[in-house]
Order: sequence, then C-alpha cells, then structure tokens
Amino acid sequence: MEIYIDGTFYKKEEAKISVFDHGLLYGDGIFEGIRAYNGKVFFLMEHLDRLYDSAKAIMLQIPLNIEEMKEIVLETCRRSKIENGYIRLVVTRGIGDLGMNPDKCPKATIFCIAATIQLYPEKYYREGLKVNTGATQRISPAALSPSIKSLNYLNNIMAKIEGNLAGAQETIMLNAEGYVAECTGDNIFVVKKGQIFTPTVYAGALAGITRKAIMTLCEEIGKPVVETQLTRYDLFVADEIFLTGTGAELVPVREVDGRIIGSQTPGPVTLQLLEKFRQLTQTNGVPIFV
Ligand code: PXG
Repeated sequence: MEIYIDGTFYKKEEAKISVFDHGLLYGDGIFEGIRAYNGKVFFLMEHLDRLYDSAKAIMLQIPLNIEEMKEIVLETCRRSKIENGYIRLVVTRGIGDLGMNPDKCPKATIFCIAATIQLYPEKYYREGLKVNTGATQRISPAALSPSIKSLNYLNNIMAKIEGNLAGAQETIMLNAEGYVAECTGDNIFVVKKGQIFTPTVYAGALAGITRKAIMTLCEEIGKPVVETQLTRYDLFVADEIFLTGTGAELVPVREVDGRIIGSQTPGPVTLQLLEKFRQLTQTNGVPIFV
C-alpha cells in the first residue's frame, strides 16, 4: 500500500500527518469515500465534484484542479494495486497553530488512501439489517449543512453508538422536526405499494452518490423515486426498506425499532435494484490502468 500525502507517496507505516493539522485539531476538513470495482473508480467525477463543492462551502482552497485530483486518486490505486477497493480522499485546512483560526493555515493538506474493505458481511444482503432510531438528531442546516461531507462526524458517531448499544447494524437519524433524514453513513429508501420514496436533502440527507445512482436505476425500472418527508411511521408500515452508500452499496432492512418490515426481506424491488446496481458497478467508472 502506498499513501499519497501532499505530492509524495509513503509506505503505510510512514504515512503521517502533523499534530498541528487542523483536520485533527478541529475536524476542519472534508473527505470522500469512493469505491473501485473491476479496475475502475466508480462515479469518480461525481465524488470529485462533491469534494470541490464541500471545499467551496467551507472556504477551503484546494491547491489542485479536479483533473490533478483525479490523477492522484488513480495513481494511488495503481501504486496500491487496488482494482476492487475503497478509496479515502481527504483535504484538511492544513497545519496551523493551536488556535482555530483557519487564516493561520496557509496550505491545505491532501491525502489519499486506497485499501480493501467490506462494510457488511454477505448475510446482511440476504437477511437484511436490524436498524434503530437514534436519539441524536441529524445536524441542522442552520448549524452546518449536512450536504458538506466534513470531517465532523461526531453527530453521526453519537447515533452510531446508540445503534451499537441497541444491537443494531445501522441507525436512523431524524432531523429537528422529527422527520427521517438518513442513517449514520447511508441514505434510506422506502417502498410502499409499488412506489419508492426517499427523504429530500433538505431533511438532512447527504446527496449520496449511491442515492443518485439508485434513483436513476429506479427510473429505468419505471418507478421514479418520490423525494418527500418521511416519518418513523412511514418506515414501520413500509413494504420494503433499503439503505444506500458507497460502503454498504444497497442493503436491505429487516427490522426498524422492533417492527418487522414487509412480508419478506429482501423484497422484490430491493432485489431487482440490487442486481441492477451490481451490474452498474462492473461497467461504470474511470479506468485505473490505461
Ligand atoms: N449519508 C452519510 C452521512 C454518509 O456519510 C452516505 C449518506 C452515503 O453517500 P454515498 O455518496 O457514499 O452514496 C454517507 C457516506 C462508514 C462510512 O465507514 C460511510 C460513509 C462515508 C465514510 C465512511 O460507514 N458514507
């Protein structure tokens, strides 16, 4: 494995970041989690667009253009010999002093790791996840836009801890109004009477790359997704629920807060979409080796 940090590739043991980096001291930075399948980086340009949008929103100047960043991701995969794996691309505010003022950080830190992961064991794709509702709310857009993929994940981590304590594999986060926003690291979809629903980004959902890909697949099967407000009640009485994310791909939900979802898991719509999604992962993407 070779890790990119600010223009140089390092061995895993030598890849180190300063303790004065504001990404560490303040969570001041942004990131992307990206997958590679079959020698191609899946939706790479969409991830890079979101990274640069996150940077713009937090007034973080990335000292490279998108094409240069694309090459860093591909070269990190090449050097780490990753054809199927998980890529973490991070841009922090960089090294500053112990005060939080970002004006004291002259240059962003950029690093990129390409490794292998599997988020959920295969049995969850067959049997579905047990999911609970966390007590910790998804952060309000008035505090920090949930569209920014920032290094501040404590909000989600608090909910994740609640899920761990409840023996759940993922945790639903509500917004301040009590509507469903998303899960700690996944977007959520509901199937009811043949129609597919998902919370709007304004409810606090990250504009997930997988979410968008699934929405396109839903259109292709003649079931365009309705972006709407959803409550826990809508989840309890759903025919099918599935979660989407770069790590999780598309994973069915079996149980929400003790309520068994629908009559079978995975349901027919979930299975159809999972098959189409897996096909897409094998064909879409930017080639690593050319
Ligand atoms: N919502 C949140 C809050 C996320 O962090 C998603 C939705 C799904 O978005 P994409 O673009 O991936 O379809 C994410 C991304 C993890 C982990 O270890 C999960 C994510 C990112 C980093 C790590 O569970 N999910």
